[in-house]
Amino acid sequence: MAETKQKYYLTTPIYYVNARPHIGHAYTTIVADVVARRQRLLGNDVWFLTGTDEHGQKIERAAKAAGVSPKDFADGISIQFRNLWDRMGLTYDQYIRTTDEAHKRGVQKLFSTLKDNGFIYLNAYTGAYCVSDEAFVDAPVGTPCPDCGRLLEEVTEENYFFKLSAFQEKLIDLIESGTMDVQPETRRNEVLSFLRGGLKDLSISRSSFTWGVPVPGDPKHVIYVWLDALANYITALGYGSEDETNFKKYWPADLHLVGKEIIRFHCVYWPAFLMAAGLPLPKKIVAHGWLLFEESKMSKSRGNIVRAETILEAFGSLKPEISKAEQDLFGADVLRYFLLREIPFGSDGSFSFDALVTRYNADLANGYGNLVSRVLKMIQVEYAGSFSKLQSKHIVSSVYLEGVDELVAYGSEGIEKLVEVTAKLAIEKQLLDRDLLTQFDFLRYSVDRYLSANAPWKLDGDVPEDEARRQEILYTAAESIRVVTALLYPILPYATAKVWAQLGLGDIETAAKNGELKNLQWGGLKSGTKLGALGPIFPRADKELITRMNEMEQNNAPATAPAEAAPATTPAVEAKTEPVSIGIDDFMKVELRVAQIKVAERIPKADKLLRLEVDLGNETRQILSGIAEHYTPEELIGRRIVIVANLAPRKMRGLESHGMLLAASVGDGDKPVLATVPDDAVLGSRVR
Ligand code: ME8
Ligand code: MG
Repeated sequence: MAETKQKYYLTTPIYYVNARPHIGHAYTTIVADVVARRQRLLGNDVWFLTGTDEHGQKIERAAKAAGVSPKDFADGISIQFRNLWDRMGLTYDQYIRTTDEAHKRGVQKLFSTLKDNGFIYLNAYTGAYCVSDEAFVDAPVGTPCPDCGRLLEEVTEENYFFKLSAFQEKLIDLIESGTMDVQPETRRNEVLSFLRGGLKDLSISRSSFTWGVPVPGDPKHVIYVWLDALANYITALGYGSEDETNFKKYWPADLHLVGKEIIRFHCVYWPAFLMAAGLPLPKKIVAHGWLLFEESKMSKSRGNIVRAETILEAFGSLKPEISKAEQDLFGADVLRYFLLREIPFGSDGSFSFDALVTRYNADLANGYGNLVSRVLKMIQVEYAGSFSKLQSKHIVSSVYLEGVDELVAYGSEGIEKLVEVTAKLAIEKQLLDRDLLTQFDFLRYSVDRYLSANAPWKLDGDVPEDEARRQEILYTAAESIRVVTALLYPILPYATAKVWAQLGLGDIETAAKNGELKNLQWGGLKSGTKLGALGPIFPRADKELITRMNEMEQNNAPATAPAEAAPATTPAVEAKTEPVSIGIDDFMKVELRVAQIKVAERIPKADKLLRLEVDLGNETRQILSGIAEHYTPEELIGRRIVIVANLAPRKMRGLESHGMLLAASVGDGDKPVLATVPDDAVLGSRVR
């Protein structure tokens, strides 16, 4: 009788194509990949979906700014995401794009079903809309969006509405009862309190722009981009097409993995749409926290991003002997390990190149890598790499373990027990828990201590008693390495494959498929095993790599976000560059002009930035300036200042900044002091 495998369907958000990927997107996709690999190890039939979200006003505008059609723009960015996932060896089973024809048909089918079932009606609506979040917001037009701080725009349209209000009680029940499991707890409570606050019907069409899926039968409307996007989770499986085999097989999703800022869309709107269509609900929605960089959320619009490519290239360069493709996979392992080990899953975590290199050296180069190379080298030298004499001589007894010293005192048995405990934990915790990687590290450290306490290199192979001990010690260490390697495989798929081969166990992917990496039992290194070719796995990284990665990011800065890249502060205040001489011609290219500050106000959630409107005589400009910690808006209004007038416009916090204020940096804190001009200086006149 054929064994029926359990299906496991997991998804990442589909990423907007308004700008290229950064390690925030990589984080979610990596976590999904770890879960997918783990599920495959368990023998389950996994379907892992990722892709890109390509419709909506935000994309339409980004394309316009770049001077290309929305489709061309989307094509260019979507492929960048996909290529990056491929370079990193991420094992998605399907890559969906919302511009795929099959997806569009599926979205229309969902819309029609919602309408047929009586959950959609037409109504006129005027409201404040946040283009960046693609959502109507309950706040006055012209004020900053409470979620992201960008200015709200007024939208008056005849729109189709979805009867979201009908689902409030049902959703509360589903989430409270755990029928639809929302994790972690903090996010679950957040969703519940949002639901208890009451639900308004939701506008689900737009008619002021065209870049989207047309409403069936009323093509002057396009379907709301979030309905379009969320539907990807079912259209990818063939919902609404002739072939619904995958839909029948894999839906409902076992896991939607998302970042915490889109939990409402996934835990409120999405299940409501599904219920209205009479479809089953996802079993579990898990939200992780944000990667922070320089203290704020890494995001395309802030421009404070780190690209995964930089990490792949920098760490790949530590291994010049392998191919470019393998270097990428190695770099991807380093990033995977760092993100899972450093950030407590569910919380926000800061990223820095310094922390990345430190963690790599401590845990991988000096830790795991060094242990592997020391132990295998001894086996190579003393036993010609053969395990024929090295065999497990005992069975685990239930020793009580506490600290490393006790473990070491128990010798082989202690280590063996620890291996068993770790293996159990790995299965329970699904490898997403930082504590688990701490546990691996503890195990690795314990084996190190065990080795130094027992010093097998001091034992004399000619003395039978010493020889017996040495065999046991080396076997215990090697077998611990085997188990740790099997457990780490979903996190470090490239590096563990190398260790596996060095242990003489062959291809780790084959072992994974054969179920050899699941119920790990002590004694897997059999007497016929012979070590493979040895070689370094994790070369040490020196501090210079940090500088290199910083430089690589700086050199790449302009390309990060074609539509809205911008540093968060005014360069005059923060830049410290080497002096360079320029000619008068170069200087004259910089257009310095007298301007008067007419409007000055704070920007919510941006502690450093002020929004200014300045008068240049024949023109008024908006300039954002990072001086909010040093000037109050009141003391600025009316001042005559000098601005760089011909600086290209750029966006900060979604607002355009056109020009820059001149300021001197004073004192240790580099306090900016504005360059001012007398009150009779003519507005707009040039300063040279
Ligand atoms: O929201 N830290 O797309 P998006 C951690 N298209 N994760 C981050 C991150 C950060 N700093 N930045 C991004 C959208 N992410 C919609 C989704 S789904 C039907 C539609 C990850 O391009 C995280 O998973 O803004 C977050 O939820 C997602 O990228 C948002 O990507
Ligand atoms: Mg976003």
